[in-house]
Amino acid sequence: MKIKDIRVIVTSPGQNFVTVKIITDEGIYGVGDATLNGRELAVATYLEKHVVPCLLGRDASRIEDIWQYLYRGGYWRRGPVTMAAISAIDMALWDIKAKACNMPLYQLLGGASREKIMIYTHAHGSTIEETVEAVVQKKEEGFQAIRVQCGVPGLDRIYGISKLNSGPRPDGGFLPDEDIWSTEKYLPFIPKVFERLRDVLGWDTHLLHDAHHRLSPIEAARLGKDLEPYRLFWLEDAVAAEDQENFRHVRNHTTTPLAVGEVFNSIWDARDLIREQLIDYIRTTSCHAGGVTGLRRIFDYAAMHNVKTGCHGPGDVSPITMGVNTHLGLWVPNYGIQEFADYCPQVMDVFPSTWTHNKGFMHPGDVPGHGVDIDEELAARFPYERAYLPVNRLEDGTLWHW
Ligand code: CS2
Ligand code: MG
Repeated sequence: MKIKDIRVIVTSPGQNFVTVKIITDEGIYGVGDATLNGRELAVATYLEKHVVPCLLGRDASRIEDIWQYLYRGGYWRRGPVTMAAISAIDMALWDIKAKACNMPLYQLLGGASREKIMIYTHAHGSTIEETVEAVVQKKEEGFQAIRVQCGVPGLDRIYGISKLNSGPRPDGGFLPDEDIWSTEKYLPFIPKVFERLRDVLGWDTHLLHDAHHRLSPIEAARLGKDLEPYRLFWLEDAVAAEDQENFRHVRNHTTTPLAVGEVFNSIWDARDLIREQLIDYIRTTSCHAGGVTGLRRIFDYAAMHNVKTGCHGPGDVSPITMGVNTHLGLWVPNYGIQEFADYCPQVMDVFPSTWTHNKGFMHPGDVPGHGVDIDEELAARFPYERAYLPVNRLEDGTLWHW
């Protein structure tokens, strides 16, 4: 089965998504997600100009060889743009192989290890009481795991909350918004949020929190310690993730479970963290860390070191990623949890999907392939809209991690 054509489709049904569609000479096609929030066109161009011409005519069944060809063969390895491109090609090729075998992807991976996968949703508010209300509502909807962010008194915005699925930005989307951050205001406040939540909810709900890479190692260690009484499921992105050593400090000081990985692109970004058991959950996701091939490798390595999975699943990766992650989650022995931010109906119309969610759990569905498609005609009605993630500054103007 030869690769006959590859289309790179950019669409913005409320959020920009980059999709790869690989068509074979036997008529079977597969789709993959190459979305890199705020840098979408860099990946689309990389695919169109550098990847697609090298793949036309190749045997679509040689997934591993094509992965290595694009990774090792590119010489300039890794990085978010390259890896998003490789990820999308890989997902589309697995989709094709699973369709050709007439199996859902999870069967090709080795079959289901569980009946359904636990997901976590988001809840936030500008005050503690508003946050409690939002969390209680999610609990009533049936979610067993909830990521909680809360507005910090003295800071304008609830930090780290993306404004996704809200349609085009009112300012035309040309310059990144700028947020203001103060660790001094945040650090003593956040434990109060979780104290109140445990009073209201008791202990049968998994609570998660995302520090969005903003703390220094010793500040993160302090936060981890202060949160211990409230038994979080995890503290996410406690420190900047470039330096894996950072996590050793945090780890040495706290028993709060640690999660990281949404900005990682390969096993190399996470190798020391996993091997030395400095984290509890690895959050790499299929569209940024090498597709099915990349994640399978990271997850197997993590399993050897008692690290569980916790794939990134915000609204700014496409439903294709959500589908692929759900297949991986159903199979992987060391499953932890999957983030699920959900999509607006318009996004789901563009990406018809077989995955379903119900009362805090997901299932990928049982059709051959990964179960997510793209409606190209509909996608064409939503052209790319330039948009960025916000940037962040300290109160004195210093540029900070967003
Ligand atoms: C967040 C994301 O989902 C998460 O955990 O950290 O919303 C992240 O900010 C975005 O995906 C960035 O594009
Ligand atoms: Mg996060």
